This record gives sequence, structure tokens and C-alpha cells, in this order.
Amino acid sequence: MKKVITYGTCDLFHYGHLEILRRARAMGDYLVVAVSTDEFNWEQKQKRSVYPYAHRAAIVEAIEFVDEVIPENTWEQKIEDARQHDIDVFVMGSDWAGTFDDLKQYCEVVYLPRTEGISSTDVKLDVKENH
Ligand code: C2G
Repeated sequence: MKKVITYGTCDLFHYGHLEILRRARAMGDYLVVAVSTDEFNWEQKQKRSVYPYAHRAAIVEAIEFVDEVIPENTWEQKIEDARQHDIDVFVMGSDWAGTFDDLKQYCEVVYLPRTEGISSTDVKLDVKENH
């Protein structure tokens, strides 16, 4: 079984999130998604998500082609995750290109083109200005 993993905040879940998860899953037979915890978002990314971790994780877990959801608590857990989950392919969007190349000694590392024209930040701005 070819196992794929990807990481994300997945706040205000949108089409760009769906598309990266769909393409990641298509690269193997089993998809693990590591969703960043509220603490990680604030402490490491200075981001406060609109939806709490429990909701973001539940939405991702409900997607039919997502097989497993785990919490992302630290930047450094990726190597351990790759080992523990016997990961074959690590996938991220192209905005992260090159960032996680250290994982290449543990698994294939693939950066896929971002879906243009959508982001959680864009959604927040759109709602604030137009709705
Ligand atoms: N993404 C995408 N197209 C978009 C928006 C996001 O392909 N229009 C991808 C990103 O490149 C990323 C994934 O969707 O691979 C999740 O994006 P975010 O939820 O914004 O997560 P991020 O803040 O990038 O956190 O350790 C890695 C981090 O947890 C990733």
C-alpha cells in the first residue's frame, strides 16, 4: 500500500484545500492529513484559525478520500510521522517548494501547484468586504 501524507491548517476549508488533498490521494492508496493544532498555529505561525482544531480535523476527516487525520503539533514531527506511518510520499503545495527537502531521505517529496485565486485569507477578506 502506497501511503501519502500532507500537512495543513485547513481553516475555512475551501477548494484549494480539496484540490491538494485530492491530488495527494491520487499519488497513492492511503492519505494521512496532519492538521495543525490551535497551539501550533499560534505559537509557530502566529495564526489564529477561525475554526478550532476539532472542527478543522472533523471536516478533513469527513472527506471520502482522506483515510486518517493526525494533529500537527510541531514543525519537526514530519520525519517521525514519515517513519511511524510508513509514508512513501510527502506532498505539499508549491508555496512550500524546497522547504521540506530534508524529508527526501525518508520518502518521496512532491510539491504540487497551488490552486490559484483562493486562500483562507482571501475568504476572510471577501466576507469582511462583500458580505
Ligand atoms: N493550498 C493550495 N492551494 C491553495 C491554498 C492552499 O494548494 N489555494 C495548499 C497549501 O500549499 C498547503 C495546503 O493547501 O499544502 C494547506 O494549506 P493551508 O491550510 O494554508 O496550510 P499552511 O498554512 O500552508 O500550513 O507544516 C506545514 C503547514 O502546516 C502548512
